Amino acid sequence: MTENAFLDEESGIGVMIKFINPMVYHKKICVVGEFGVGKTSLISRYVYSLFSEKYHTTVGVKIDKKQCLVGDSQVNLVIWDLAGESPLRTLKPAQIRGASGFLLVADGTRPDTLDIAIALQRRVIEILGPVPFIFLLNKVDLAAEWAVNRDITDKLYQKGWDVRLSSAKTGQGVENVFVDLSRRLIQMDGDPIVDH
Ligand SMILES: Nc1nc2c(ncn2[C@@H]2O[C@H](COP(=O)(O)OP(=O)(O)OP(=O)(O)O)[C@@H](O)[C@H]2O)c(=O)[nH]1
Ligand SMILES: [Mg+2]
Repeated sequence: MTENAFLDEESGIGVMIKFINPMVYHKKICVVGEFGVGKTSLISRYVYSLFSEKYHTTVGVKIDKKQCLVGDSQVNLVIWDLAGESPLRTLKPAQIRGASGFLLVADGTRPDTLDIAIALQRRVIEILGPVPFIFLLNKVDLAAEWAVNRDITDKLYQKGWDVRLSSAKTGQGVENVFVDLSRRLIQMDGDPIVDH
């Protein structure tokens, strides 16, 4: 916090103004999940407020940046969108390392993508240690076509997983998940990098 004093020349009254400088944090997060679950679409919705029905699979990795406000703090997110095809086989530890947390995504219309997400969570935690993550069941706008087994999601809740429903198409749940993950990342952080 900095303080500045001003003198109002007409009234002769001095005014003390306190400026609250936001804390600025820099965080890498990864978005992982089976191909086609909507990882790129969730990021496009959050970063650019855009959605497309067209499917262009991500090759390699795509990196986006976004400033996320959490209360008085600013979190400069660097978001790594990882290629989804056979992620259990192709996941590259070098791409995951350095991440402070991650989003794990499954597609409610494809129950097999939940099993893959559960296995992926273990792999990512092996690489990063017990960092915060949020599990997204995406495409909730198609909930009428969902075939998700409630037993699986109930077990995940019981294990303490933060499970959310989202839609990159309508935007439901998208902003919140990035803000909530960012909040958890900075809560874990003792000493922020402060840029003034
Ligand atoms: N209805 C609906 N379609 C979605 C949603 N999210 C993504 N899609 C569609 O699902 C398809 C795949 O989306 P992507 O975002 O490319 O999926 P991805 O996980 O990045 O796929 P890979 O890069 O191949 O791993 C596209 O046709 C999107 O339009 C959603 O929430 N609702
Ligand atoms: Mg993609």
